Amino acid sequence: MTSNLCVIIPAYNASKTIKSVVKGALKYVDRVLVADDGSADDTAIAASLAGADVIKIDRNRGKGNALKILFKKAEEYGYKSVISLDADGQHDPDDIPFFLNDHNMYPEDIIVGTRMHEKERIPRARYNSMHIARFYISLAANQFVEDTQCGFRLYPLSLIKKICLTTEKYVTETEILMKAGDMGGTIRFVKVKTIYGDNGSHFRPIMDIVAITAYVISYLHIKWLKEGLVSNKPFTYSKNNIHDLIRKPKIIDRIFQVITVFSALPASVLFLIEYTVLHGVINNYPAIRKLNCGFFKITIASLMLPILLIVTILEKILNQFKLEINMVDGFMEKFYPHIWRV
Ligand SMILES: Nc1nc2c(ncn2[C@@H]2O[C@H](COP(=O)(O)OP(=O)(O)OP(=O)(O)O)[C@@H](O)[C@H]2O)c(=O)[nH]1
Ligand SMILES: [Mg+2]
Repeated sequence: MTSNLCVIIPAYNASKTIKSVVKGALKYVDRVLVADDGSADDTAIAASLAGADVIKIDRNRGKGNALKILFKKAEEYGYKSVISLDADGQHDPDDIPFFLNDHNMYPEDIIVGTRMHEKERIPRARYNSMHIARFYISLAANQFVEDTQCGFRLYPLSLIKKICLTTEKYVTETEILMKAGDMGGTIRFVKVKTIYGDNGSHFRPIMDIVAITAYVISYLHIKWLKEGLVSNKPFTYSKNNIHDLIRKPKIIDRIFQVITVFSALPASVLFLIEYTVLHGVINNYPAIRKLNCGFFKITIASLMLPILLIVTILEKILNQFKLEINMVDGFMEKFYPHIWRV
């Protein structure tokens, strides 16, 4: 039992599963904090009966907001680190010891549960979107991020305090990984069980993926503008620098995200020119060079995104006609490979 670490659970309408998650976690830590995010069911009562400390949020404001509240509460209690778990039973608390083990060796690093080794257990559309996401999120985080979307993680609170969290809902967990990595932090991985049950998802496949994509693209724009024009600066994030300032007025943030999404393709060509031409003068884009990637691959990957969409639709249509052709997997391996696993 460890006393400088607690478990945090953002929960929304999870009365069916929260009890076993809390009880399972209490085998390994002495405190479990649950944020009940305006649930319409008995999540708060079930969590409390199972032994958790429950923080009630009046109305539903999403996972990101709940995580911010939980980080703050854990810090008030004096904890140095937290392990976050989903409330819907998709994470097995019996995997917690893997995190504790690595945390003892690397107390300053974020540790993320990965499910990518169990491809066949993840719904295909979900796996494919995670595969593409990690291509770009790894570029932002300056390192290969194996599973970018798993909510089973260990966060040192000292690291969280160095980050200003400006996003909401499901984007926040991506924001943490990118900023932590882009600040010089290391992200580690432990294999966890992949559980896809029927306990209801709140993840909206289109809206939430669009929100994550828009944030990642807009983040990379700032990062690459900075990295391209200065010499030897692989890390572009520090608290309250331009990455945060541009997002403080919500309206500016929204406009910036829309502009960067629509200008992403021409911009990636511009970055490629900057990468090629300026490199002889200054050692720019050191993070990308370290990843052994090269801007050419990135530009091609970005230009291929609309084609990937067409291939996916085509594959779906062919499958409707009982033609079991798999074009998407090969396409993804080719254009979004694990180039930085060096
Ligand atoms: N506090 C809070 N937590 C949420 C909210 N939505 C989801 N969560 C938490 O985030 C976890 C993951 O959300 P899900 O909707 O299951 O998303 P996911 O696991 O990424 O997606 P699936 O694999 O489709 O289940 C849930 O188990 C909850 O613990 C919310 O609105 N507020
Ligand atoms: Mg889930």
